[in-house]
Amino acid sequence: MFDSLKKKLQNIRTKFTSNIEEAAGTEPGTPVAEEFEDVLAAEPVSEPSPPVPYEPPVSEEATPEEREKPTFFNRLKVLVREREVLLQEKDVEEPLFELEMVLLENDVALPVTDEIIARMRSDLVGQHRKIGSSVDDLVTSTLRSALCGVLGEGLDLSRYIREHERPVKILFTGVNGTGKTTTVAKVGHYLQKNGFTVVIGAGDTFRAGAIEQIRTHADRLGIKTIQHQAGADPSAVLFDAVQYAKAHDIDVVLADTAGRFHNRANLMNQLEKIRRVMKPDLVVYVDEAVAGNDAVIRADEFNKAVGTDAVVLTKADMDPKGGAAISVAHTVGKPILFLGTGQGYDDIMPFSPRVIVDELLGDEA
Ligand SMILES: Nc1nc2c(ncn2[C@@H]2O[C@H](COP(=O)(O)OP(=O)(O)OP(=O)(O)O)[C@@H](O)[C@H]2O)c(=O)[nH]1
Ligand SMILES: [Mg+2]
Repeated sequence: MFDSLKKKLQNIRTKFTSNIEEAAGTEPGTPVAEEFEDVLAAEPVSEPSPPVPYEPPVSEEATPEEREKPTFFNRLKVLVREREVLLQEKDVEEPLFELEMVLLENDVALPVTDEIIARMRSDLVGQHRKIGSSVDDLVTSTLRSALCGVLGEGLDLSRYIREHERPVKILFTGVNGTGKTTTVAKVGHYLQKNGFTVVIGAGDTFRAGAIEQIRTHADRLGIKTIQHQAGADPSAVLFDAVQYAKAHDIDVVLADTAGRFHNRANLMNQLEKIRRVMKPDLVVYVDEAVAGNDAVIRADEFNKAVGTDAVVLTKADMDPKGGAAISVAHTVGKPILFLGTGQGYDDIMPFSPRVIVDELLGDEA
């Protein structure tokens, strides 16, 4: 998942690190006298000092107080260990430009790329930054907070259900073939594993074979399906699914729908009718991570046309770039709920920005 981006980010981090090391090396050295006292008080340097010409040897008889007294050499070590650097635009200009190119090449949307670069720049430039033993830590934490800043919060579905009146009704929408039906089955399985009861409404009455497809998934998972004949009004099917859930104390209704493009007025009107009749708590837009920027644009269009509360990105397992996963929440202003990571029922991952950033910034295998 996201291997191309991950590898490129690794290279960029190396680039940032060497530029910052260089800047720190050529700095005349910022006075750090006051905090140097703090550091010594908080954390006396206790490692044995390597031999230096002017270092008086610590005698065996030295009192503990004397032994802990900071020697000149230890003071120097603290100064070096606590190097500070004041980074200027020129120090990070080149790696920032490279980062911008990498993000764009990996399908991160332009406004999101701009936001990440702006966050990196303001975190790094013109600030006195302490550099500890590893400059890479500084770069990684800056990049981490820039990425987390655009990824938003995610949405914990189990918590959402626990906090809402049952049945919680979830309507899945999106364009053709992106993985809606598979996602309905996976989410049903996920919810059952988390202790919730589920019913599925076979709301795609349009495409040939669609009712049988969702029914087969549901049967395999032991989930009840509510279905009508092919060609029936999907609003009526989904209304019935909600009634069934109410009558049987079911926690969650998952509504499959036919694939549609936002510019097909009749199909969008049908979706609007479904919304009015079923009154979903969550409208979930499903698209493929592999579609990159197209997925982000479509998600935005769907949101404007019929509203969206959360997004699922499928086929993340086939996406080396990660651009849609990074861009969609920031662009649409709605959280990512799950990533689809394969064709099996367990191949679904609740979206956690922290986990995704760890994945992107993890060391290369
Ligand atoms: N690799 C991979 N394949 C997936 C994933 N999710 C769905 N698929 C595959 O994508 C194909 C289409 O999935 P469907 O669930 O039928 O898509 P849909 O959006 O319901 O399609 P329509 O109903 O025709 O609009 C199937 O072959 C799925 O197995 C995923 O996360 N990873
Ligand atoms: Mg389908």
